[in-house]
Amino acid sequence: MTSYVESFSPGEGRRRPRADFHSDAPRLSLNGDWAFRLAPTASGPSFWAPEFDDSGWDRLRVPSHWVLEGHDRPLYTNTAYPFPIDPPHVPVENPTGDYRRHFDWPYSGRAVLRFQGVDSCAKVWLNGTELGHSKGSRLPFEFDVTGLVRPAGNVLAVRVHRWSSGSYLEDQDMWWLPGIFRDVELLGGTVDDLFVHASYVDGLGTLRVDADPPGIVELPELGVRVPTGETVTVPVEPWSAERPRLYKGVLTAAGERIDLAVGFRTVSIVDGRLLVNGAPVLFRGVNRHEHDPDRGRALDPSTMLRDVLLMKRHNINAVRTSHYPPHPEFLRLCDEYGLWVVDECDIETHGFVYAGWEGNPPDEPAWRDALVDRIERMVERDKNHPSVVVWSLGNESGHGAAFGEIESWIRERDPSRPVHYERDRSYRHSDFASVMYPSLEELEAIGRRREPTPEGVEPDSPDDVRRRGLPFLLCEYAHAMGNGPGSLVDYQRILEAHERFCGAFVWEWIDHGLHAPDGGLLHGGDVDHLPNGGRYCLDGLLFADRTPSPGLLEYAKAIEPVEITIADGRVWLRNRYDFADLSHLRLEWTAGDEAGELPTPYVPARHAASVPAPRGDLLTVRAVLAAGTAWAPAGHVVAWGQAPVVPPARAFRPAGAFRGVRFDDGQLVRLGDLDLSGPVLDVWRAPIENDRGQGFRNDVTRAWRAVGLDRMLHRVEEIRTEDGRVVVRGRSGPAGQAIGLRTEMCWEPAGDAGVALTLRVTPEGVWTDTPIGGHAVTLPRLGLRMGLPAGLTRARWFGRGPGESYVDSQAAARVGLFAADIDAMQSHYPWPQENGNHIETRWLELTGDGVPRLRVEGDPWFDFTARRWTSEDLDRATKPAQLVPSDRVWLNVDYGQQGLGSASCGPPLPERYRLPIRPYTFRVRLYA
Ligand code: IPT
Repeated sequence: MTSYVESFSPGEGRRRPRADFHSDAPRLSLNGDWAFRLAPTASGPSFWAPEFDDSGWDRLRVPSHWVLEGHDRPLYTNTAYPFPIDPPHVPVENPTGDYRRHFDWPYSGRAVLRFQGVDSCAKVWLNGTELGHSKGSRLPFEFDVTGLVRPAGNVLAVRVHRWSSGSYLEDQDMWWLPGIFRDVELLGGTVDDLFVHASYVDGLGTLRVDADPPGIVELPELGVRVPTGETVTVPVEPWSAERPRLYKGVLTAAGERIDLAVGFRTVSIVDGRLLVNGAPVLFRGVNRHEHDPDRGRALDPSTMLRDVLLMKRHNINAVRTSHYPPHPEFLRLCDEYGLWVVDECDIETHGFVYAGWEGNPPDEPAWRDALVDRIERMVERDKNHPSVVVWSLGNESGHGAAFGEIESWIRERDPSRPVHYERDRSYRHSDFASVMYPSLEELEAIGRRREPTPEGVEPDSPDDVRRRGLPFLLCEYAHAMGNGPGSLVDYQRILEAHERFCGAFVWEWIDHGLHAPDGGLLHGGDVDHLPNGGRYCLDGLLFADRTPSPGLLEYAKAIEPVEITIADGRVWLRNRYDFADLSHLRLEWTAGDEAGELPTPYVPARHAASVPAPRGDLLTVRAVLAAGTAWAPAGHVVAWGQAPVVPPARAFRPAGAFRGVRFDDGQLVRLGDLDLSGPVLDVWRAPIENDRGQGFRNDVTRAWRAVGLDRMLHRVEEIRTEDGRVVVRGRSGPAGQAIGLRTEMCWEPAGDAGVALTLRVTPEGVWTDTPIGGHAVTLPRLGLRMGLPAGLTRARWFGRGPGESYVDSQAAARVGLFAADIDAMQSHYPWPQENGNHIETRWLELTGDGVPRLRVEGDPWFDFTARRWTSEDLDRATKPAQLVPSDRVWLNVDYGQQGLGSASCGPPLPERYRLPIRPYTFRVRLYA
């Protein structure tokens, strides 16, 4: 009786897939409160008879995932299946939810029952009659219930299995969240399907709408009134993500009126470049999973809109719907607000990697129908969206003959869109070459079409030659796990330098943390189940509650649509739009206290121009929206540039003797009235996720910890007073090791209650030959740490801000005068780690009520972080709640810190962003 759960069949009794559309036909939402019971296995007792008594059952809202509503628990795995690889079978332990709901349907005519998404397999009964079953969690399925549905007193019963054969095709890196998690609806109407073909060439749009049954198409704005099946060509404005011009209209067929929102656009690949409407495009994209910390993938429309607005406001112009078709409403929003979409099918068989890809479904004929079924359901549902410009066959599913079949199916059904599939290195079934997470050097080679031939492909074979000729789509890069990613600007520069690139998608949009009952956030490792993917689900540009992380701000800057540079008395504007000129932008400038506006020159897409620059200090030019748009108000900053700010070379001459300064045992303990625990050499930072690499790859923390950089001990060797200076010589080294860092701190008087400090660091012993993980040891940080009174609450500084910055993530931070509360300068990563650094700080003041201030001046500049806990506390903590303010403010004034990189899934940090073991000299001045 439960054999359907494990059969290869994608479903039974369902209607054939069709477009998702809104019409004036009767529609009844069956969302809401359902009766629910959960059983431990698939073969629970019968419950579908209308008269069955469910009064003892629980209630459950639909749509939802039962594991987030107090039944059983969510599980997270990255690549591994949470059940044995024994296809198509699943364990007897198969939590199964039974759902019941009563409803009336006071309409006559055809009636269709639609489920927009059920995870992972549902069997459905209406009024005791079995309708069929379906698999394919993130895709709709429908049953024709005409004649079965009654005007009143209907009983719908649904049995949902957590695991099914379909689960083998759904091994995406995300939480396993069973349940009816998208809308359930009953639809009247007679129109079965419609297919809008709307192309654009040189000012003319060509439209043909095919519909079953046929009808009349009206687009009043264009004066179009034509029967379906007939082609018209009229002058139109094209649709693009930059200017999402939609023509609203109706299709009237068999008395039903269907909303049309037609966007005219043509996608093509010409000479190895992706073109839309004849022009090259560059996707500045993100990979978006559907996620909400309370509701999982059961997103409401306001959350979808929030995603779209956040993307638009951060200059993102494209979405890869990793790794399944999203709720159809999201695509409607993409049409309306303007986002290019790579619509990805709900296919991933990643876990077969643990079987050496033996039995991988795309390579097994038995799975063919299930795979083709998913592609059909995606393409049929989403075919009318102008925003969808590429079909993606799926993610991380190895290769196999099925990809050839599904590719042919798409070519036949919708030749208007190119097809993407990354993992088959022959790229035979893809119109794009594609890889994930290349290094900068690899990407550069790809741009030049000089990448090495992939393994398994014969050099200069037809596949090899064809691949080199293809446009390149970077479907994942810049792993946004924890603090990072770094190098976004570096990547963008390469992506814009080569015609082959059509764009890139950061991994990923949002952290998949789930709210825990105690108010904290859960990641996979917090659920007691093996295997689990640990924290790997926390890798988004948004925190789980949709607060932008510093990484999102950096990305917005890296991809801003106008590059503004100021040089030689001119403001240069490089228009990075693919279609728009800059006439929708106003150019505002500030310089010190002065402000003004510049004329916006005419700059066509992908061209540059300049205007004379105003004079003044700290000249900053901002391109802002001249008028409000659907996604942001007038004045919203889309891009900015700043004249290079050269730090003033301030000659410092030590003057006189120390005044108001006390040293104790070689440490500075008092400056004016300020008590401090003197600066000590600090080389440690609480590792960020990217320091830990991926598995054993690129884990620099192993080397750091192996040599003991996390537990340096300090010795003062000599304190000497010479020529009015205090020179403290010492040595810092880890327990059990002969290596060390010799330090010399040379203190000189700098006026009343002021000191100038020169730190010299010289490594000692053999550092570089560490056998640990193949990594030469580098320093996480190099600088000085001091403990200050807890009464200091506020920071003011001149340097980069207002947000945090690192050597490889600094574009979003401009140079200026900033102020912030120390407590507000922390980024609360769900897994605590280094954060809140500020590079290129010229000076810093910490102040608080009733406490003497501290002023730090750079020579010329320094990095700083200020927080109420130490790096060791940060390192130890596994949850933000464990970070409790100590009785001090811990201030780091540093020469520098290692960059962020993206090594949690990606290449190692480029050498130029590391601090090698070598001698360093660093100068600062401290004043009370
Ligand atoms: C890549 C996956 O496609 C994506 O789903 C996610 O898991 C990402 O990695 C890491 O967070 S696959 C990887 C083998 C490059």
